[in-house]
Amino acid sequence: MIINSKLHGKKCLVFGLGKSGIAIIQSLKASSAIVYAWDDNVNTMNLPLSIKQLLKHPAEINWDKLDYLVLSPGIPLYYPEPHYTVKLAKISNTPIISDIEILYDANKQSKFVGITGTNGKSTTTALTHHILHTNGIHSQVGGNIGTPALELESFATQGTYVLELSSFQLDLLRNVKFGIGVLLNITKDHLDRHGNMENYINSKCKLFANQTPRDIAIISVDNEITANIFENSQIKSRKIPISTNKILDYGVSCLEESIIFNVHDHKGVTTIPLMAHLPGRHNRENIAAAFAVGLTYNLSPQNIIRSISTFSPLKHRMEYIGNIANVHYYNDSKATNAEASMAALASFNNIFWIAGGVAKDGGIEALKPYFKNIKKAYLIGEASYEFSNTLKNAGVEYVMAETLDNAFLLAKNDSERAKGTSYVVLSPAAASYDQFKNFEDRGETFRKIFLFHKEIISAAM
Ligand code: UMA
Ligand code: ADP
Repeated sequence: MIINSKLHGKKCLVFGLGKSGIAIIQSLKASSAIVYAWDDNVNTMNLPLSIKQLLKHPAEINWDKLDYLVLSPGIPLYYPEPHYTVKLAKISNTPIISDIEILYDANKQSKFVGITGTNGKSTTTALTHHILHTNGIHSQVGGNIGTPALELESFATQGTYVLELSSFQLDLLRNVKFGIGVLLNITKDHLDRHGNMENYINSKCKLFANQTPRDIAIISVDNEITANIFENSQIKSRKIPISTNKILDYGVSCLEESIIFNVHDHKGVTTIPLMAHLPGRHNRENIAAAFAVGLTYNLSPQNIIRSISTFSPLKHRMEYIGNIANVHYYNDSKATNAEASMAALASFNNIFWIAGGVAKDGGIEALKPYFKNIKKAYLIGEASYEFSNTLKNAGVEYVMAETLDNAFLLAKNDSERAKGTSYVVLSPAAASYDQFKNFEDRGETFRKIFLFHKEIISAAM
């Protein structure tokens, strides 16, 4: 529980009662703030009495007497249009803050490592925390990865908060200073919430906004947009470039078999053991970033590598779930945009690809260079028609499967008849909310269907 004594007696409206909002309320109450709460869906929510007692419609609040509007990341700040509470806050000059701001303000003696990018944030965040933790550094992990900032604890003396940050969370920040900021990559995403690409890039750059020359910015130079940020931006901190395809004079290069590094006083080459649990170029980007953070903590390269090799990969990210009749099944449900699915489609040939859901801007056009690895595609959800057009034009065989159940069965039958090693990969390149609660629900459904078929086969043997 985080207690921020500066909020004692302050009147706060907490808007949004999802994960973040509930943790914000607990923390504000523990800090003796005066708390009001509301959510646009309050009438359909099953809230505990302790939260119900705090409900007050924003229209009934005297905004001139309100000290803070505390927003959850899902509440639109700018696009498609500012939420009505954001407009009320502007009119009354009420500061808008968030959970991460409250955590920071209460724990300035600790170090904050902020990790962002369009893809790879969760993996890099979890890996960085694992490296620090297994090397005896007090660290906690949270943010967009799933544990709200205010569910974390204060350190007895000092420690490190490793936070995954979405562009929505970055937009809400005011004074937070990251001792280390990591920017992995930027490709088109979330434009509904940012209006255009320039705004999205600017949101990501807020990670570095309050940094000073004593702080560190770790930035991938493989991606055109982040390479430009590295070269041109107004970042005041010490910049460390990372790459997966070139040997950098200064920075960290994570190549196929070795990491070449030159950061501050650390210079050398270290071979990397086979990282079957973190396959692909994209994971080398995540490894390079986490490795660079480890070096800034003066950890030895050998100890960092040892920690990376004991890391348990996160679920739903190219997660190997097993094989049936010599066909390998991968769950990459977290791939909610085309760039994330590139990682999956680049990993194998002979792919029986299950894709679809709610398409992002640009659909699967960006995946064309990887279509050669697809034997057949099985399309589900709203995006099916749009995706089928792209596949048809590129001469890729596909079927409109509608549901994940159907897609699985069709892919299973086809892949078992195919020659060579085959892979059934759920990597949707689309959001999940037309047919599922979220990407976890979609991935778990895939796993259940897999286990059901696996059991049928085992029972028959
Ligand atoms: N709400 C309104 N009005 C609105 C929009 C939402 O009242 O206009 C209410 C909803 O009714 C709901 C609540 O707000 O009750 C949900 O708040 P939220 O969307 O901020 O969700 P939380 O449950 O607080 O989860 C958030 C992050 N969600 C989003 O940014 C959308 C979680 O990231 C994060 O793990 C969690 O805080 C803890 O930090 C999820 C996510 O999808 C995984 N993130 C996006 C992504 O990764 O692409 C950015
Ligand atoms: P995020 O938290 O940014 O969504 P994850 O680590 O959860 O990132 O991975 C999400 C998806 O992106 C997975 O499908 C994974 O295979 C892919 N991915 C992971 N790291 C990268 C990267 N550095 N570049 C591109 N894609 C990646």
